[in-house]
Amino acid sequence: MVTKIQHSVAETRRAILHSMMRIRCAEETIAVRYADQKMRCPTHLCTGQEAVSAAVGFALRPDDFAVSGHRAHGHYLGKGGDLRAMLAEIHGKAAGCCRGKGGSMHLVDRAVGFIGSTAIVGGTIPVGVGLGLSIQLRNTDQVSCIFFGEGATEEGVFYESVNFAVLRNLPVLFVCENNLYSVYSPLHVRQPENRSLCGLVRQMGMRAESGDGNDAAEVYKKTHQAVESIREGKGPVLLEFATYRWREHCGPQIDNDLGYRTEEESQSWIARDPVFLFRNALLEDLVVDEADIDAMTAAIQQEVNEAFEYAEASSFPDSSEAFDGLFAPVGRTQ
Ligand SMILES: Cc1ncc(C[n+]2csc(CCOP(=O)(O)OP(=O)(O)O)c2C)c(N)n1
Ligand SMILES: [Mg+2]
Repeated sequence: MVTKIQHSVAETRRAILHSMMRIRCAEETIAVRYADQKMRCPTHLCTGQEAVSAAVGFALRPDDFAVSGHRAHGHYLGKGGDLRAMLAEIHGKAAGCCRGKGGSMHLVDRAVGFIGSTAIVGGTIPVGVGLGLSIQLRNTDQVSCIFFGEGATEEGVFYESVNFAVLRNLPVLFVCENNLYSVYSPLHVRQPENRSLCGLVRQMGMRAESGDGNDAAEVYKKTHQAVESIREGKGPVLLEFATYRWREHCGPQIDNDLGYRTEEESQSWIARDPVFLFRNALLEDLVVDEADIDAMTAAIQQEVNEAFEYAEASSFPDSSEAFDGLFAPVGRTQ
């Protein structure tokens, strides 16, 4: 007999798989269509890293906040973001979540608590901490989640932000996706050997844990526990998840031929495809069957194709809007 609790666990797992498959399909369809030259902004795809986006996104509530960086598509979609608004944004269209002015790296959508992503590495970390302070001042039980890559931990602002979050016991979840590279630079040219990020922030007074970022069940479990404890007022947590981007740093290609990482290393991560692993786990546990997977795959591809059609058919913003929404007035030519 399936109990209510078992049913809800199964539904959660199914929803996380659906979210991962949707992110994968969106990213891979962007990769295929990028050469059409209709998407003209730099685009950092997260193929291979979907487990973190989907499972963390699912562990958060719609009214929680999230911020991200340049590789933000998965974080936005996982948080409940609007696929059509994201694709319209990447196409520079007025129907985009930033009215076509932001592009791939600047996704903001207050309707789903996605308060922003920026191209400045580490730039949204203090913003996420500030959101945590706003939650504390308003005395709600929301959580502010900050997504960043391991490269951002090499920025001074990361340590200032960790310090302030600890000092003020803020409701902030730091989620580091350690994919081993910052553009073409591997970890060993950037950080001393055997540095432990969790060890560093623990020394600063923050609770921290690392995990397998290609295992959606583990990501969900660790994130869910962390989020619950943050809601109880126990203060900030850092989670570091090991994962790997399959495609080039920026753009749709595979660039292992450049020599900054080996084909062997890449293949070893692809063999641990997070979507495939989670799908197999759900098949094994009879949460889904092959027919469900086929139906989900077809429905998601159709949704993505329709979102592309919507984005392509939408209008560019009118030039009269060029200076709307700016923080500072810009000198206009008469
Ligand atoms: C302050 C700043 N320094 C450098 C860059 C150039 N840059 C863009 S993305 C990136 C890599 C960041 O690596 P990581 O944080 O690990 O994220 P990943 O690309 O691996 O997801 C760098 C160095 C930048 N955008 N901003
Ligand atoms: Mg990285």
